Amino acid sequence: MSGKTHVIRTIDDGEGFAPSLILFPSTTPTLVADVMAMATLKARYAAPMFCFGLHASTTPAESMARAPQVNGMFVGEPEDGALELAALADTNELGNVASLTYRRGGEIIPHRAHGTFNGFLEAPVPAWDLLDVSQYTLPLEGRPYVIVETSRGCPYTCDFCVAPIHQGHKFRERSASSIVDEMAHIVRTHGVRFFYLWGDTVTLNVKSFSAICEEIISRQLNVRWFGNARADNLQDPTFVDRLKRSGCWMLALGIETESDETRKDMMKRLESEKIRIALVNMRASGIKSFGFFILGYPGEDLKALDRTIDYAIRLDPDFANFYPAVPYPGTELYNKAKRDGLLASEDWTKMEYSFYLLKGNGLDEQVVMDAINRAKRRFFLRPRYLVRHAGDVLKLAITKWPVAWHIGSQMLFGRRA
Ligand code: B12
Ligand code: SF4
Repeated sequence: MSGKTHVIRTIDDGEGFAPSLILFPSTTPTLVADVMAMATLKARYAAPMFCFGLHASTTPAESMARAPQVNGMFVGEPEDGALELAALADTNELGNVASLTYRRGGEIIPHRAHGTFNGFLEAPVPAWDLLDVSQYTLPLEGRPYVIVETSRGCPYTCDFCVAPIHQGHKFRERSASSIVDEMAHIVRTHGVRFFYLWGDTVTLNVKSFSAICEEIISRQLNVRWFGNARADNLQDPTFVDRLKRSGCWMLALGIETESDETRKDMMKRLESEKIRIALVNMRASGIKSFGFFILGYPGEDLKALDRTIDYAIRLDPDFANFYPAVPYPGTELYNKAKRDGLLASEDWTKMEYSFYLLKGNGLDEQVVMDAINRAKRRFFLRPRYLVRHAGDVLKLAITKWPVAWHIGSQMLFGRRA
């Protein structure tokens, strides 16, 4: 949605709406636009504004410098810091919030601590009744779904990834009973049976996640869910089967590339053999697979891109997406690209998946984006694929025709279509 439209509508509709604080999440490419939209509120209510999220966590001082209207940026999880902020008498006391990088006069004062949401494990159920959940529907199924956050933190250090910079490396998972209570509550109050079980790697702890599945199964909730997983957690067919029995219909896996060497450079700590076994287990138990691939990582050349495309076709997950390597500021990938002179541009507004900002080994934006379109055409337009997924293609066209049109036109005519 357009942030600006939404802000203006809220002001006009909100009777007695007079915020004393403005908190907003942002991403690297949307920072400038987000700040402009929030500044509308700031100007109207003279309320100070604060940014949070993965981008703010990675580059707080640099982002503050680029967004002079922002009073402060939260580093790490924002919940506890937001409560501390709300309790302050005025903005002269911002230094009391340790996880805040803030502005004092013309100076940017760095945060003193990384924010952690200490109450995460006991957090109450989000107020879904404030949202019209029927508006948020799943592609393919066309049914409303709700996010239930199962865990935070990822112990891995993939060098392109911003997630652990934001939520930390310590894996914290809620208890089986609290997660399943939340799902049961949503089924009861909203009649929603589809869930996005959210965690950066939702199945990370096989033992505790098995307990979550058993709880769903024993309560006969009759729900369906999907989530993000690592292939190396899906090596045990009994575990994968348990996921299926608890209602799992799809798992998204970061496969990234064909080459074990490149995956090592990425610090992914994941071998091709584990990916193969995970897909065998998922297929056997009837869980759909969504593979994510990165094209244009430093060191790759055109042949390497084509090897990854061939590999994706050989692996044959049910769905796939191909992304250009994006050097998000604050990541090791960014540091590496900067150090080795591989950054073709540092334009933050282009730090997303329609642009390629690296260079080297004959790769540039044209070459990599062409390879991505080639990958999509070769992967999705295989006759065998189309026959096997005829039902899904039809469902996508019915439930999300603008998405289906966008994907189809990109594949056929390129990204500017
Ligand atoms: C789902 C998703 C989307 C969805 C929904 C986005 C949305 N705004 O909700 C869609 C598909 C629309 C989307 C779009 C985009 N996304 Co996106 N997205 C994600 C993804 C996969 C999950 C985010 C999520 O829902 N997490 C689950 C929720 C529960 O967690 P959360 O968002 O972290 O929120 C927690 C806390 O922040 C806090 N919190 C949230 N709100 C509030 C409010 C208050 C007041 C407080 C105190 C706390 C609080 O509580 C939440 C936990 O309960 C992340 C990957 C990731 N690892 O996070 C990428 C990610 C955030 N997206 C990214 C990008 C780049 C984009 C796009 C720019 C892509 C594009 N080219 O269009 C757009 C920007 C849209 C926008 N303006 O936000 C990047 C950001 C990178 C960066 N450095 O900034 C990420 C990290 C993916 C990646 N690795 O590249 N995205
Ligand atoms: S890509 Fe996945 S496994 Fe790697 S650090 Fe990010 S969340 Fe963790």
